[in-house]
Amino acid sequence: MAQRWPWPQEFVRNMCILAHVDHGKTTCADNLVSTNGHISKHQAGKIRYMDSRQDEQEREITMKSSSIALRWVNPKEDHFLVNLIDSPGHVDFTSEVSTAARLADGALVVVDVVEGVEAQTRTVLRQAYRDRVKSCLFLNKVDRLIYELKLSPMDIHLRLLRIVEQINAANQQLLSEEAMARDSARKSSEELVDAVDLADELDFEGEDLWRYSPELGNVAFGSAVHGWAFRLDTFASMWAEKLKVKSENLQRVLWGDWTYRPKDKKAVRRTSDSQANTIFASLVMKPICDFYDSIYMDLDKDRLTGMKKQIQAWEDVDVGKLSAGATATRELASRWLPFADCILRMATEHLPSPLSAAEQRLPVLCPKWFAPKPISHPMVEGLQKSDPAATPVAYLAKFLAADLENLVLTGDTPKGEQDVDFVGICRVFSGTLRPGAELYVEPGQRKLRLERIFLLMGRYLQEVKEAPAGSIVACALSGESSELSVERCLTLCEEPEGPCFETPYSSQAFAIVRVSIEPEDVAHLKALERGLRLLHRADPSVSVEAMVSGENVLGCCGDVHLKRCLNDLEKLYARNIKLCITPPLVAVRESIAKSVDKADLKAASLFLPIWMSHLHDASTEAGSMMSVPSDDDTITSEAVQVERWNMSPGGVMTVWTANRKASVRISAMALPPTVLEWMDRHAEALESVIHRQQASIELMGASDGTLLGCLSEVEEQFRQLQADVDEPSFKACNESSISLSGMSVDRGSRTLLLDGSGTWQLRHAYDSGFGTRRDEEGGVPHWMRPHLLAGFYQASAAGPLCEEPLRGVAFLVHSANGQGPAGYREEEEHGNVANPYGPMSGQVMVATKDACRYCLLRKGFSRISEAMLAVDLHCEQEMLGKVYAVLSKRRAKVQNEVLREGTSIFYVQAHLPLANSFELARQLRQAASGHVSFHMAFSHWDLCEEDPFQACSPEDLEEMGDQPPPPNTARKLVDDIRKRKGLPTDEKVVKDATKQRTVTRMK
Ligand SMILES: Nc1nc2c(ncn2[C@@H]2O[C@H](COP(=O)(O)OP(=O)(O)OP(=O)(O)O)[C@@H](O)[C@H]2O)c(=O)[nH]1
Ligand SMILES: [Mg+2]
Repeated sequence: MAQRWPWPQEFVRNMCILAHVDHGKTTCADNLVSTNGHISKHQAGKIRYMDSRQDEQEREITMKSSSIALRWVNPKEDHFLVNLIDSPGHVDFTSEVSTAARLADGALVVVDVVEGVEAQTRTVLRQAYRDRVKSCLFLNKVDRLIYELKLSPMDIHLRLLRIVEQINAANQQLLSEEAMARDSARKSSEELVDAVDLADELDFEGEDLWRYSPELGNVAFGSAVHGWAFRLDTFASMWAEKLKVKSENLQRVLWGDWTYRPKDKKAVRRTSDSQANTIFASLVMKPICDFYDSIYMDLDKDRLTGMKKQIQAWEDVDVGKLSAGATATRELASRWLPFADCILRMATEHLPSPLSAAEQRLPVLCPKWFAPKPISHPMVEGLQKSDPAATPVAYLAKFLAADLENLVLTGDTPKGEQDVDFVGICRVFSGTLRPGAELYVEPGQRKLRLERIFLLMGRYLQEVKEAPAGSIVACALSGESSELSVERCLTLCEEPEGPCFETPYSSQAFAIVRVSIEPEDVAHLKALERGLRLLHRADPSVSVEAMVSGENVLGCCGDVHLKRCLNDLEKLYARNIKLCITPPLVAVRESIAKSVDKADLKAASLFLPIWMSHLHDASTEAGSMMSVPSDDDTITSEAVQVERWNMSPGGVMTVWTANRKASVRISAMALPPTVLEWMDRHAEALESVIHRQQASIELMGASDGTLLGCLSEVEEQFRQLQADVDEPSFKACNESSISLSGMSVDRGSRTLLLDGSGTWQLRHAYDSGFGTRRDEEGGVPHWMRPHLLAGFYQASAAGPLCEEPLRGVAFLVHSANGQGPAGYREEEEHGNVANPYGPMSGQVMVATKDACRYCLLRKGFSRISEAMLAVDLHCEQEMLGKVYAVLSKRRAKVQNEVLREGTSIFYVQAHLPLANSFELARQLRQAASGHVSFHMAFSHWDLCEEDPFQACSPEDLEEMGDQPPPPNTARKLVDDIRKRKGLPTDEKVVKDATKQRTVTRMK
């Protein structure tokens, strides 16, 4: 390989394999790898070469993306280099799929024809579409339709037709979603066209590009495990010769609803009541079914000998020596319809080369430079042309642990005692990388030195001298910050002012399962922390937090992911350290109820749990109430100056700064579902606009693509939503003039800050004049706004119940005032050290944070949202009862239950709270003696109906007397999290005081 390196770009294909879990990606990859002699043909499909980790092999599931460079020569003698990237299908590893999609230009989407289009198939399609990765389709496991489901050739055709339709519908949905977004953007800019000229060329952008059609040749069928695959042209040319018809014509009617009339060699349209088989069924599936009949279960030598005459590739096969079974099936089928030839031909014909993909993909990868139009910069052209002679720009998508001495990726089994090294998988977008190059980490001034470059060959590394644009390579880097930096993907460029590519991983990925980790021996703490940082670097979807209590908390996307991370930590990154790991802790979100029963609202409006009771001056009695101001709207300053904060019966919280010179008045309400859904849908784009202050294509709308334009678009969309909402509390605020002034979508929070006076707009925070303009009448003073925002962000990140992010809460600022702000500012500027409370900015921030947090403690209104998983479960009919028994014990809500046609398998869809999902796999398998398979993925956050503080007030406790309190799931979750975080709870340590009396023993 090395002698031809570097490869001409038009003959390079960067292709990833995407699919739902277990649909056969790795098996497909095996077949392709075997063409290059890395594994033998007999082993292909069994060895799962790309699953190089031990745990992957043991559990038969791919856990990381891996890449291999393959050579292939097409019939025209063109030499291709295909960089093949296998990706995991399990939801826990979605971020690995993002990496794969980001590195590649094209994708092979694999669908299991027995299971059909599943949840994760849709997710990967969405990912490919979002990254503008063009794809081909492979319908795998056709063999199972033949010998397992025993379908007739006609039924097989119908089933394949339906799957192609389904998957096209899924793609179509993505297209129309985007078209709708574009349309609404046009509407908002009032450029709506009144008429469309039908004679004109209309721009149905991309519709054909994203359609799978066997006639076009971007769909293949086959069985990876038996090593065969075909496209329509394979059979069209085979039959054209025999029937003496034109191959192209035959190809056009081969897939559709046509039958063949041999006497006049015509294709006739099938009528709806026709019993005749389609051409596909009779000319394609029938021979394949016959083949399986004569070799898979029983051997039919005569029939095989007959077939042998027709199939050239079987010339040297001795039918007499064959015995029935999978091995012989594979041997013959892979000669007849060779898998790799079919798939690689499809890939090289239909997937773009790095050259042709660049223009489409750059606006998505680097919107700052390329969306909506490329900026003018000397480096733009080099990137668009993927020019090897331009300034080098590479994108480092992922770090992998490697052993550079032996040139292997370490996987999960380190060799020897040396420490882990990392190589970064890079995609070169322009220029040529050479060892010794000094590369800037964009954006910024930090530099890294490129030490060595490798081609990725599965788990092996092959050193090369250079990497031109369009290639995927592993790079060993050195430099001040190369060890232990926190970044996991970087844009590298030889110039300090280069482009900065967007991170593919959504920072919205949920670290929903968390454990806290500590070393058995405290002396190992440093080593553990280092290990956690290495793990954090190697795996983009891990989160590591240090708690106030000093614990290290590791967050993962699910049960399987957690196990892999712990395994990596013990074997690789924090070796020889004994670890104590707590049972998994789930994440929740804090929220607020829309409304509560009026009867619940007793005299007081604020309920303080016992752990906050220190806030009361003298009284420490659980649940005692704060004083209530006599009037909701007017605050007499003397009264308030005594009490730093209080809540009106209407739920408006007033908080004064510690020096009692400024105050904020804030109330909280639940966000209407439509607004919350809108925030969820655009979470990533909103996060980039609001928190990272980067423009986002999704929210660019009709604007000029600047950050301010995006912010106006956000405001506009919010106004439209606000106008449509018909919930009383939100409506009320919609009638008075209320403006959106802040938003938080960071780390899973979903909150809004609204300004009651309507003068404070979201975009003001990003204006250059923020904080220095003239104050409006009745509005929040400008100097206070940044501090209010900061306080709001802090409160959104950690709520009062258990320091978890808030979700679905809108905070309304009723008023904020400081007496003569100029006075304080002067005081501050002159560095008045006599002020014992610190700068005003900090005080306002704390006051706002407190106000927002206490709002959620309004009596009866506190709520939490639980993470719900969607469970898709398949099981045999007779096991259904047992499966239901397991599910119902775990508070699962069954949504749907259907019998899969043609089988006795039931398909159940349910929602299950994450907290109850641990060890589900084991329990289900035990209950159903293994006859069950299922797939779990995060689905949504569900607002619990229960008030965590119900029946906690002294009166309630009195009423209950001796009885144990009713079970309260919300409360239990809150308490569990508080305990794990080292926060105080109000659980009584002494449960039954009478038992603790010292009893004198009677002798
Ligand atoms: N009958 C049949 N089984 C297949 C075929 N292709 C794959 N399999 C089986 O399906 C199972 C899963 O295959 P893998 O290749 O590991 O699937 P995967 O998509 O890589 O799975 P993940 O990486 O875990 O998402 C294995 O037991 C394969 O033997 C096929 O064409 N026919
Ligand atoms: Mg796999």
